[in-house]
Amino acid sequence: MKIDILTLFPGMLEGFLKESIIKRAIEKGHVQIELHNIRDYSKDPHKKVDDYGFGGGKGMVLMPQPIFDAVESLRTEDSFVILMTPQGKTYNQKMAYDLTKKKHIIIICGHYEGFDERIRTLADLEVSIGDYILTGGELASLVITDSIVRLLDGVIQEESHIQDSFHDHLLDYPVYTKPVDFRGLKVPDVLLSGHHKNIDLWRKEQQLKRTRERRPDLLEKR
Ligand code: 6GU
Repeated sequence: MKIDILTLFPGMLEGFLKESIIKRAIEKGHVQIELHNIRDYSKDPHKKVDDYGFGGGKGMVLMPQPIFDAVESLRTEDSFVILMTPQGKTYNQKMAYDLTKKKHIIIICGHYEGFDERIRTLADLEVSIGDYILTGGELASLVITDSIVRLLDGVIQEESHIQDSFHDHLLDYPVYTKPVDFRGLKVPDVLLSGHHKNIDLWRKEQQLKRTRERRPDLLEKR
């Protein structure tokens, strides 16, 4: 898979690609991720990318030209273009799974007060990561990139995402490591029993209990 991210602030995203699981996924060739500065595509002599909105109102609006040129230079028949905006479809694990099927994803990060409405015509999908406002789409683009890359074949052990929270509309069961007794807080006996059938049963019960207590809305979806 290839992911191209268009942003005015590539520096905000660089560190993310250089650490941990995403770094390893890139090194192993499971994904190729490129950052593109929208300003580099500006045809303005001063590399302007935004201007005042027609009709007045607050703030600057991203102009269509640099973003159209960037998308058109990167796009192929296999490309799927995502626009990050708080007005988009609220992201979830199902959307992450669906996006793992794409060969090439282009992500456009909005910034400032807004972007010219005509930019929307480039997008196959508009995505929001939740009901709150960020200063720009950069963090949101990393959220979706991270959630997609970790699902790609070979990136993490298969078993760990079969058991993911939300895979089955259930939250994960609790896990423990050493020591068995930490300041009087003990590891449940069943986990020390070596009885795998009982352990599986306990874990499933815990998943249901946790989900009922914390996210009853997920149980309704099951
Ligand atoms: Cl995609 N962008 C911005 N600016 N704010 C958001 C968002 C995106 N998703 C949630 N809040």
